[in-house]
Formats: sequence, C-alpha cells, structure tokens
Amino acid sequence: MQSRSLQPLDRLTLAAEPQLMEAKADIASVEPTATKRSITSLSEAASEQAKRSPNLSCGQKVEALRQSLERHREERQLIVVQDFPDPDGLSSAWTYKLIAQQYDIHCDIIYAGTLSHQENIALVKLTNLPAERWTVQTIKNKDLSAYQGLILIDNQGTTSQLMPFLQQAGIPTTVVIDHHKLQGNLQAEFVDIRPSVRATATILTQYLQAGLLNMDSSISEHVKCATSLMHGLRSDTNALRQAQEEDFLAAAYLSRFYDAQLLNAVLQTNRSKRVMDVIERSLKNRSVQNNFSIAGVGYLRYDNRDAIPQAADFLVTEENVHTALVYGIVHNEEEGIEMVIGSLRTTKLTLDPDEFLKEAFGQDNQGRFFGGGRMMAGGFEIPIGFLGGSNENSEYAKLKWEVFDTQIKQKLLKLINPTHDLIDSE
Ligand SMILES: [Mn+2]
Repeated sequence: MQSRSLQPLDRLTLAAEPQLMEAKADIASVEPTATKRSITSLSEAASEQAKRSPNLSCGQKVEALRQSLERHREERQLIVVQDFPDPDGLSSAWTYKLIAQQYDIHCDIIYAGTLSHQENIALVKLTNLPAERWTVQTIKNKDLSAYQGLILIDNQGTTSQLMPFLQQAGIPTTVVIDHHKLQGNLQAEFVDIRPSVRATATILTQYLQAGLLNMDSSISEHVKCATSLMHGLRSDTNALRQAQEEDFLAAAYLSRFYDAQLLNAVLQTNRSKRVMDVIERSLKNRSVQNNFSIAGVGYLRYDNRDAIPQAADFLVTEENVHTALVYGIVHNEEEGIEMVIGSLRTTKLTLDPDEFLKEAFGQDNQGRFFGGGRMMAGGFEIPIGFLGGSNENSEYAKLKWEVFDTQIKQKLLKLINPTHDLIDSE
C-alpha cells in the first residue's frame, strides 16, 4: 500500500530533469544577434528560479511544506485566490486549508472579484466550499494584523486586487503553489511553481497522497474536497483531454474519495441567458485570420465577466481555428470602473499563451504585464482609466468601444499576421 502510493512521486523526481534541460535549451536557443540585455535577463531569470525553487523532488517539497506548516503552528493565514476564482484555484485553496488545520493553522480563503461562472457558483454552494468575497472596500475595514502569513494558490499575486493592501499591511508571503509561469518578483518561504503541471489541483493531490492529510471517505468534508479537486483538475485539463500522466495519477487517487453524483450535479448547471447572449455576440463578431479567431463582444456587466472565457472556449472549437481571443469592456458598477477584459484559448501546443499575451499587450508603467497565462489558456486586463465610467450618451459609448476594439485588434494582428496593414494605404 505504502509503496504503491509513493510511486507517482518517484516518477515526478524523474520528470523534473527533462524540465531542467528544457530551461537550458531555452537559454541556448537565444540567437547570437539577440541583445546582451535579453541574454542576461534570461539567465538571470533562470538562476533566480533555481534559487527560489531549487530542484527538489516532490518528496522534498512535501517535507519543506511540512516544515513551513510546523513553523507556523497556531497562526492565522490568508489564502488569496485570483479575483475571478476558478475550480482549480478554489479546490486547491480548500485543500491547503484542510492540510493546515492539522497544524492548528486557521486559514481564510478570499477573492476580490465575483464567482461568475455558473459552475463555480454550483461548486461553492453544493460542496460548502469555504471561500469569502473580500472586495477592496471590505479589506479596508479588516484587521489584517490578525494574519501572520499569506498563501497564494493557483496564482502569484498578480491577478488579485487585494495584493497591494496585503503587502501594505506587511503580511509576509509564506507559501506559493501554482502552475502558471513565474510572473516575476516573488519572495516566499515555500514556493512550488510547476508550469509543466496542468492543474494546481494535481500538485495539491500529490501532497495529499504524500500524507500531508489522511483522506478518509467517511468524512463528508474530505469527500466534498476530493470532488472539488476532481472538478478543478478536469476543468484545467479540458475534461482530462489535455491531462498528462501525473494529472491522471492524481485523478486516479481522487477517484477513491470523490462523489461522482455530486460532481455531476456541479457539471450539469446550465448557462445563463446572458452568457448565451455573449457567446452569440462573439460568434457574430468573430474574424478568423491565420487560424486565430478574434471577437470583441462590446460592453458587459461585471457579474457576466465569465462569459468571455466561455465564449473563447466555444470559438476555439471551430474547424481551422487553433486559437480564440475574446474580449469586452467590463463595467464594475460597484466601483464605477471599466476595464478591457479578454481571454485566450488555444489548442496549439507550440503557442505559449503567457508569452503571446505579454508580447501583444506589454506592461503598464509599473512594469506589471496586462496579460499572462498557463498552458492552453490566458487572460488579460487593461484598465481604461480616464475614459472609464458609464455614459448615458450611446454615441460616446459606441465611439469608445470602437477605439478599444481597433487598438486591441491592431496589437493582436501585429503578432498573428505581421505583414497585415490595418491602415488602408489607398
Ligand atoms: Mn489552474
């Protein structure tokens, strides 16, 4: 029994090596004509990464996490998931919370945005998943001195509006567990970032398997948490179609505990009419070039923001399309701000969403990238600042949309079709 459950971890140790070679190959493949600066920053990034997450085997990582938990016994920690939490982030955060409970660490799981996908709402309701919404207003009224550590799961702090407040309060980042690419400056006591893994739920399941929490199918909370992990894992791997060996092994382990009926109930929630309307708009507005499908969907209410990734999921299923990009202007009535929000979905293995979006949209004046991603999926958020805010004047709203629509298309087409000239040369 014991040796059987250890097997996947051994494989993971083996799997870590080709990844290292890949990283070296990346550095070697920089063309000699490249500027000195880019070579330095690449090797710097590689050595930085090596410093932060030394080439530990999964067993060693588990041990390092165990020690971190031990060090922080009886403390309170805040688990931050991205603003619009997805099943992978939510289920992984819950798993960390249950693991930490073993060490008398109390965790609160928080997110700043909304639960907008009908499946996410169903997941949280049906499993009683303990996540709280803290808006920017909420956090201003919280006593943050009650928390001794910050836990970032399925993100690296770059997709949460709460981060500046938490950093200002001086709460140290204790743990980061993620499968997105390294997003830059990150200092934490324990870091497990594995972009080669398809879901953070896989990483947390490996922790469970390694014994950080003894799963018991007679405990309803364990069954529900395992079900949410299964959902998270499925949802980040396109229903396991893009899963790799370690994801399947994690799913196999979870199959001992999860509730198939409960998972079915979560998956069978229907799309709302508003989501259907956005998908319809994306279909109508899409233009396909070089196997990219691009669609602007105009204005959206904040609560319907999740319609954007769902529309991208749908557009990428068209024949001869390998990548879909859908975006719209999302209006946040509560805070009176507007943002361009977009999603990318790709089935092309050689297209790196993180690189693609960073190159397409660049960064703001504080060096923060407008976009980023993981394997097969990415997203971007561009604040529209002074031009934001609702306007009764429909002519103005139409003009504003056209400006952003044109600008985004221009930036995307530069990458997709470099010879394309948007401005008519008559
Ligand atoms: Mn994820």
